[in-house]
Amino acid sequence: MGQWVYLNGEYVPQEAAKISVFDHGFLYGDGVFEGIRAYKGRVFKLDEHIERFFNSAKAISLEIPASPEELKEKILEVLRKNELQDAYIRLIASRGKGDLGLDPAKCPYPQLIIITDKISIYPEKLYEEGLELITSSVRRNSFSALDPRIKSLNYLNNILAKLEATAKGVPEAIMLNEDGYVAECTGDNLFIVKKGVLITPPVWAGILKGITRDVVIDLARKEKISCEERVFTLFSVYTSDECFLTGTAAEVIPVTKVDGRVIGTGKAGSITKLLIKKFRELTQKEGTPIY
Ligand code: PXG
Repeated sequence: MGQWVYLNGEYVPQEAAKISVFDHGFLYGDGVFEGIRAYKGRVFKLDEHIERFFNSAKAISLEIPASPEELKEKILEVLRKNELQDAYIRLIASRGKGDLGLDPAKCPYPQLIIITDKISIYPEKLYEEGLELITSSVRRNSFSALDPRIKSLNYLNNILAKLEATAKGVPEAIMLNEDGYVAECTGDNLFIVKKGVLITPPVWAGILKGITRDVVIDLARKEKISCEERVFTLFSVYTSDECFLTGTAAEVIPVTKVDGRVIGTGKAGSITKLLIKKFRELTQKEGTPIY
């Protein structure tokens, strides 16, 4: 049998977990989500993900039909029902069923869904050799259109950038903001290292405030690596000594080629390797116990 899914107060088998075609999450991308991970029976940074989920919902005036504490308990319950230790958790809140018009006021029942699954991990050799990236012609959403801090069900611009990357035979793409500064990748934040200093775009450059990003900034400071949040252009990426991405799925993963330019030595750099090691150590020992 497949996994149990939490759907509006009930635990249903995954084949029976269905949403109406009139749900505005489906019709208009009107909703929010989170991607969370569990390692060895503990959920990593659960409070931070729940806080971001509630903030995303607040920003689109969507009421989550549970308190943060209740939601936390429900997530742990789904993991227990599915007997998972290492897992990927997808949390979704959609506006719910309405009519074919845009008006959210016609959707009285927001939908709350928790899906858990086994985690698929990138091949270990990529953590040594690194990824190749291209820069997408698709810009990251501007604040004036849709604030990138909202983790909404509207990922079409990121998907367009991802399509561009895969069409060029690489797994990820750098997205610039409207002013042409580096923002982030389609589902990961980006860091560079220059002369021993770690640099990443600030939140106001138009990025998702990644939870892995925050963890990596903390880890770097603990290791006495100075870290700056400031804007930069592709020039800084091409001429960096090291480059890596951070995200719940990818964790910390090196980048060794961007738009055909080899980054640093063409292999994962020493600061990147140290942060990968420290990040892995942390995920193995910290987190909210499931059992
Ligand atoms: N930027 C964007 C645009 C994201 O969607 C991140 C950065 C990294 O944030 P966290 O908090 O995870 O460190 C994300 C999150 C996937 C997948 O399957 C990844 C995300 C969202 C949905 C799916 O790789 N990334």
